[in-house]
Amino acid sequence: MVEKHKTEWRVIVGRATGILVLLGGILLAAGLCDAAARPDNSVPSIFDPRSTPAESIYHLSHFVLAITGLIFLVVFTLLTYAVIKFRRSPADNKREPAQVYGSTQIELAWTIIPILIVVVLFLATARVIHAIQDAPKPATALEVTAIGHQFWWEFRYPAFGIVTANELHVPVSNPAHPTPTFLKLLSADTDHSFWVPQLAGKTDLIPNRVNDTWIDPHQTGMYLGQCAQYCGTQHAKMLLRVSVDSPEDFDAWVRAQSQPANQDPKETAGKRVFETTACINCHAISGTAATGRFGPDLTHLMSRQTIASGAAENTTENLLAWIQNPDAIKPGSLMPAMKLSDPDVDALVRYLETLR
Ligand code: HEC
Ligand SMILES: [Cu+2]
Repeated sequence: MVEKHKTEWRVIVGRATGILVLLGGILLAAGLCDAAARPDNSVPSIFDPRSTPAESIYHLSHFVLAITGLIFLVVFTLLTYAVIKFRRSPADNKREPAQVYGSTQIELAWTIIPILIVVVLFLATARVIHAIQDAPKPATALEVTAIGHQFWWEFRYPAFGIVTANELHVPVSNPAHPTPTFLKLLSADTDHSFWVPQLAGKTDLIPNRVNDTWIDPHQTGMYLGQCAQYCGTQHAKMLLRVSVDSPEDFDAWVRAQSQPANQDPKETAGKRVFETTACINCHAISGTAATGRFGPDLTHLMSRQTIASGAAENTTENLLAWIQNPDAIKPGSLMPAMKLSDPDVDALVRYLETLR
């Protein structure tokens, strides 16, 4: 009988070790992913905040994780203890164990303790929501209107008269002289959600409603995000790029964007194609007949690193491919293939490439 007990113990210890190794592996993998996300920001990590709202959420998540982790440990320990201690043994003689009914003390304990835990979590969360949503707007704040479209982002800077798409430029915010960016979020069609994990939590863009969010990035660089609310076929290719610039770079960017489109007299052929096809119904180029608002403003197309909301790099080949057949890059995008002749497309792309 003693022998049998020993083998049973070995099985239990073996399984417990297996589970621990598995858990350790998962934690290690998560840790490696987190570390790998750090150097270049190419994988936006909620564990690497660079702006006040994202930091508040990050600290709250630590608090919630600590409490839920503790609950997990207590429950798991008690469970393991009960499973091992009260497992079937030959001494049981197939007798039914003692049955216990109703204990006011225990019932009260497991009702009141969870209620207290939930109240603490609720209060901590409410505090963070209030601190983020009701943050006062300093006079130095930059105001930007972000409009969600299927499947791209429009950004307007009312103070500068700038309209651009998909790549938001904001100044870095120094805690001593904060220059946060306050975003007014609108939608042109359906629900979208603005989410740049390192800068702030998600906020939805809802038709006929004005939502707000704000960011105050402490470090220059490119921050990636994503539409976080399913909005149609190309929702997954509705990426966000936020370029956080030094004050000088930001001023230079604003100056360049405030200029009318570059009119290169050498590229009149492409310009004529643009102005005589449906392009102008959907796209605007300042200083030309093109005033469409359905698609991205192309006045300074070449100042952007990507096209089609981050779906492709802004290169000559990709522009050609895009204009010939947008579906090749972004199936289901709301720009039609215009069926233009190859020379016309070539001329168009040469013209678009003058739009700096
Ligand atoms: C029916 C409206 C419509 C017409 C017509 C149209 N486009 Fe577009 N275009 C769009 C939309 C919508 C997008 C954004 C697609 C996306 O990212 O999902 C777009 C995106 C683009 C882009 C990428 C811009 C960026 O910054 O991402 C370029 C370049 C472009 N169009 C050029 C053209 C040219 C050139 C023509 C004419 C041959 C044209 N478009 C005709 C609606 C249109
Ligand atoms: Cu969307």
